[in-house]
Amino acid sequence: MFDLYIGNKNYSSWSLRPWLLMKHFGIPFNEHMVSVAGRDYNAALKPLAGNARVPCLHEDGFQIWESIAIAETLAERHPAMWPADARARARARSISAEMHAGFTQLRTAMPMNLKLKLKGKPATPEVQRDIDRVSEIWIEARTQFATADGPYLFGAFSVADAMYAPLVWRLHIYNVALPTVAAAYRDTMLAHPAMLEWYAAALKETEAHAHYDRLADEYGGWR
Ligand SMILES: N[C@@H](CCC(=O)N[C@@H](CS)C(=O)NCC(=O)O)C(=O)O
Repeated sequence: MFDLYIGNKNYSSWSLRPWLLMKHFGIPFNEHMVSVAGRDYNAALKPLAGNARVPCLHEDGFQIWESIAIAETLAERHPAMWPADARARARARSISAEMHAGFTQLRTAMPMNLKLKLKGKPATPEVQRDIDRVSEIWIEARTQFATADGPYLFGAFSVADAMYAPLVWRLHIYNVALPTVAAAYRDTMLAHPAMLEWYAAALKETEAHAHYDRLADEYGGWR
């Protein structure tokens, strides 16, 4: 049996990835929520995860941490989590790895905080470069690789969609303008039933971190 340890749904962008993947593919798991606050190190999480971070998946007590490693482990048993075509699969892996390792400027400037829906502001050149790269990735997947099997990056929902899901929220929260194809993909993801389920739960959470909430003023207030 799987136990998935995740952070607060309002703030924990990394936790969303395996949660969404498991929900989409109907994999049963017990969910355990722990409090996270953007700490560099949280000793309280050490017994739950080797890297002292969430998400961490336990299979009968055996720990699997790092969202991309959790996704790969699940995909071994559910090959449909990656695209069937070899080139599409390779590209899905490239962009998932790129997401896991990158977009630092965007992630720092626009932390996930699902309770916000802000007017937004012009991005710095560094952040805009990340935004443009995300758009490029989404547009290429949708126009060159997506099959008719669905509206997601490669057609049917895959690990790549789960990996980019927190960015979907960030771009939405901070009202970032996107090219038409990228905006359509963002809206598809925002309407995914499991994304809506996560969002509804996040809105009910009471834990608040001023560090994230202060951004409301920086980004022009609520829209
Ligand atoms: N690269 C890791 C990142 C995990 C991570 O940074 N998790 C944050 C929450 S989103 C955490 O556990 N922070 C500890 C804390 O804030 O207490 C992954 O992909 O799982």
